[in-house]
Amino acid sequence: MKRFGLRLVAHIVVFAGPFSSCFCAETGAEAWLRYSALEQQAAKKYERLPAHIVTLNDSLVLKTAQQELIRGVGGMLGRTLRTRVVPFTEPAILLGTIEQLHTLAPVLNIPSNIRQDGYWLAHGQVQGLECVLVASLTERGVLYGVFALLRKIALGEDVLALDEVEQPSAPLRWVNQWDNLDGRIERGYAGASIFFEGGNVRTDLTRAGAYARLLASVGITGCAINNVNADPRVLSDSFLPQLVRVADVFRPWGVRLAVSVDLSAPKTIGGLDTFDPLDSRVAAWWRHKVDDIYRQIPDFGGFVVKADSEGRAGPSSYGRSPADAANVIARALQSHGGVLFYRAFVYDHHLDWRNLKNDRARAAYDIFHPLDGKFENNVVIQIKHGPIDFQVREPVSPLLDGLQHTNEAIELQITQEYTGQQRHLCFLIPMWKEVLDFDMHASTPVKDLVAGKVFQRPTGGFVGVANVGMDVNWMAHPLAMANLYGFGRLAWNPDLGANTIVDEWTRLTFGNDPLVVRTISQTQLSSWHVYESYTGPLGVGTLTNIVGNHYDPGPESSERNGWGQWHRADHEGIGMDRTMATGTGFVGQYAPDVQKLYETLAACPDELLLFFHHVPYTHLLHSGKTVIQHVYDAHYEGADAVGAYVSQWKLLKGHVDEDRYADVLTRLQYQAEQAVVWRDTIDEWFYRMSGIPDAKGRVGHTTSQHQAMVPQVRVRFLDANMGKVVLKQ
Ligand code: GCV
Repeated sequence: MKRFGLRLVAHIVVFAGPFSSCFCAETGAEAWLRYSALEQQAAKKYERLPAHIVTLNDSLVLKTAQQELIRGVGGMLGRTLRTRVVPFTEPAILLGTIEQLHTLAPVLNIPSNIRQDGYWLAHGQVQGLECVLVASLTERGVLYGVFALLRKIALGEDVLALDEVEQPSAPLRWVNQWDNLDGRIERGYAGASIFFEGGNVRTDLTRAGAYARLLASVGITGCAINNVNADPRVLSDSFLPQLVRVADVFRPWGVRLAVSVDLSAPKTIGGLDTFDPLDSRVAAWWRHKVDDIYRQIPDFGGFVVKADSEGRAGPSSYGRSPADAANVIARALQSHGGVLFYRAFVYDHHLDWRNLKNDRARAAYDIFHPLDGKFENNVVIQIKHGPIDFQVREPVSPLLDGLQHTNEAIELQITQEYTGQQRHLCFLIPMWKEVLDFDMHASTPVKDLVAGKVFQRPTGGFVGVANVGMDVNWMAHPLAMANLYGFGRLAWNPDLGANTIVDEWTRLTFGNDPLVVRTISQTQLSSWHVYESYTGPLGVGTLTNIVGNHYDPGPESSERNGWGQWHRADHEGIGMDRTMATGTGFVGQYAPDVQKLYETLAACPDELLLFFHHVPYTHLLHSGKTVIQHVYDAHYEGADAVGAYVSQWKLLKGHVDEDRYADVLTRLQYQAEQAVVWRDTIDEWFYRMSGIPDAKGRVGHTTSQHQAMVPQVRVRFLDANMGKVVLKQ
C-alpha cells in the first residue's frame, strides 16, 4: 500500500508571486472555460495572433465556434477579434470544413488522414496571407478545434507554428444524466435537474445550454437527459415539444439530444395491450414514435434502454431476449441515423445469498455473450466498467472482451455514487486509466475494444454518467469537476496520462500558480487510492451501506440479501471465491491470460484479492502483511492522508480566490472527519469479526465513539436519490 501524499508538504515552498495578488470571487460556474486574463508576459507570446476571424460558412455550429473564439481571446488576451468574410485582406484565423478550405486554397497541403470529428490546427498561407487554420470534416470538428486552440492559449502553448491533427479515439462520446421529470436526480449530488422541474422541461434552459458548451469543449457529442429508470411519459406526444426545446439549446454546440426509454412504453403510454418486442404492433408503435421525433428533432441522437434490471420492465416478460428488445427499437431508429444504447446492467437482484455458486458478477457476460452478433448495427451494448456496480475497485468487466460482432461502449460513472458522493474527494481518472489500459487478451487493451478497433465495428465508445445539477459549480465539490473534464478528455484520447489531464484541468480552473498546480494535482492524483484505503481495500467492494445511502460505512448491509454485492465475511475469513476451481467460475469468463492472473492466490494482485478469493484474515499478501493488518493499516494511512490534504490546502490561502479556497477547505475538513469515522467503524468491525488484534495496538482502543455523521458541508437535495434506495427497502 502506498503512503499517500506525505511527501507533498516537504516539496512545497510557500510562494507569494504575482499570482497571489488579485482574485475575483469565483463561483466555479465557468468550470474550465474561465478564459481569465493571461499575465502580460504570457500574453506577449500571442501578439502575432491574427486580429481577424473568417468563418467559411454561416452554419449554426460555425457561428458558435466563431463566438467562442472571440469570447476566449477577449478574456485571455484582452483583444477583440474582428469578423471578416471572404475575400479578406489581412491575416486571419480561418474556421471551416476541409472541403471549404480546399476550395478557398487549393494549393494548401491539407492532411488526408482527418476522420470523423477530428480537426487540423495549422499555420499557413491563404491567398498570400499568414493565417491560423482550424479545419475539420465536420462543423462540430471545427468547434472542437477552436476549443483546443483556446486551451492551448490558456496553457501558454504556441499556436502560431502549428501543424497538428487530433482525432477522437472513438465515434461515440456521450454522457447520461439520471434526471427524473420531477427535477430530482438519481445519484445526483449537486442539486436539482438542469433539465426538468415539476414533471416538465424547465422553462429556463440557460443552464442546459451552458452544459452543452462544457460538453462540447471536451468533445462530447451526445447527452441522454433523463434517468435510465425512465418515466414512460418522456415519449408521450405532449412531451415531445418540450424535448424539442432542449434539442434547440444543445444544437449550437453540436450535442445531440437523446432520451432513456422504458421498454413498456407501447403499453403504458401507447395504448397497446403488450410491449412484446416481437409483436408487429409494437414494432409499428416504435416506428411511428421515432418518425415523429425525427420530424421535430432531425438531429436526435437515439435512446438508452435499461430493461430487466432492478425492477424495470424487460423482454423477459414475454420470454424474449435483450437482442429482440434492442432490435425492434434500433430498426425504427436506423433510417434516421439514430443509435440504441442497450445497457448490459441486467441482473437478478433476488439472488439466493446462501448459494455459494451464485454470483451477480457473472450476469452481464452470461446474458450478453451468447447474443453476440444478434444485434442490429446501430445497437451499442453499454457496459459498466466493472462486473458489479461502480465500486471503488473492481476488475474490468469480461463482457468488454466478450463481444466480437456487436458494438459496445464502456459506461463510466462520473457522479461519485460509491466514491464519496462529491463530499469526499476522489479523482477517478487514474482508475479509468487502469481500466482502459487493461489488456484483455494478447495486447488488446479495453480502450481499443470499446472504440471498435479490435473487431472492426462500425461504432462504439464511451458513456459517462455525469449527473450535474443546478449547483452553481455543476458538481458541488469544486474539485469534482475534474472528473467530468477528465472523462471527456479520455473519451477523446484514452492515451492521455492522468497527470496530464489533472495538470490541464487545474491550470484551466485555478490558474498557473505553480504551488496551486502542484498541490491540487498531487492531491487529486492520490485521492482514489486514499478513498479506497479507508473504505473498501483489497477489492472487497465498498463497505458502504448498500441498502441505504451508498455513502456511510455499513459493512453488514451487503450480506444476507439478494443484491449480490457480497463480501462473505465470517469469523474465519473474507472475500468472494470466484475461481473456476472452487468458486463461482466467474474467472472463466476472461481470456486465458487474464484467468491466470486471477485464478490463483499466487498470481492474484493484492488490490483485487478479496474480489476473487475467500481467504483467512491471516493470509499473507504479496506485500508481506496479513490481510487483517493490511486492513487496519490502510484505514489509518488513508485517514492520515486526508488529514494531510487539509494542511496542504491551507498553504494555498492567498493563492486561490477566497470563495473556492474556503469551500474546498470546508469540504476537506469534513472529509478528514469522515475518514476517521470510516477508519474506526471498519477497523473495529474487522476486529470484532476476526478477533485478531492490531499489531500496532490502535484498533479497539479509540476513545471516541464515532458514528456516521450528518454532513456539515453545504449539500442540497440530499434526499434526491430515488430508485434503488426504494427498491432495496
Ligand atoms: C439508475 C446502481 C444505482 C442505481 C442506478 C443503477 C443503474 O445500482 O444504485 O441508482 O439506477 O445503478 O445503473 O441502472
